[in-house]
Amino acid sequence: MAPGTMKSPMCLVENKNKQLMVNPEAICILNNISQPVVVVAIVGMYRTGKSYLMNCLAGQNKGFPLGCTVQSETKGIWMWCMPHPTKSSHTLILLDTEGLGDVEKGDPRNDDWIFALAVLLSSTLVYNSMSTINNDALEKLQYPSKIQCPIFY
Ligand SMILES: Nc1nc2c(ncn2[C@@H]2O[C@H](COP(=O)(O)OP(=O)(O)OP(=O)(O)O)[C@@H](O)[C@H]2O)c(=O)[nH]1
Ligand SMILES: [Mg+2]
Repeated sequence: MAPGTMKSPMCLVENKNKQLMVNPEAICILNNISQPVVVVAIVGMYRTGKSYLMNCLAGQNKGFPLGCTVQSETKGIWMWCMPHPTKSSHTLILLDTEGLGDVEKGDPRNDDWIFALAVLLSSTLVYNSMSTINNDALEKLQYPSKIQCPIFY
């Protein structure tokens, strides 16, 4: 198994008590990766199928936990490292993020931090939307669109 290959996802950034904290264990794994990386992060409103889509990208039917209630499931930022399926000698890092707009969270700054980290950490950003792109999404995406090319799903 190539260094950094993970059997299942791990929390990279914890979101506890409205504070973001990096998981040192995850940093250790990242430090061991010596190959070039492709980092795909997904962002979007909560409960819109982000984790499901990331499992599909991983080619697995399980991995990032899926919720089956109306409550937000993913907290913070989770990562999953694996050999890139098409680029040889590259590592694919999938980043699944906490959903935006959770009514129970109520602090938009926390959403902004998660969104900004996803933009900064990724080489490809997927904005997951269940319907048409709304004004809030466009406002958020104007910043990453200046530094990279977003893919709409
Ligand atoms: N019918 C259908 N269900 C889906 C689809 N994508 C996801 N789901 C289901 O919708 C529910 C929520 O999916 P998640 O992937 O957990 O959604 P999420 O955006 O990661 O949610 P948070 O982590 O709370 O932000 C799960 O029960 C999934 O199985 C889809 O394309 N079609
Ligand atoms: Mg999720």
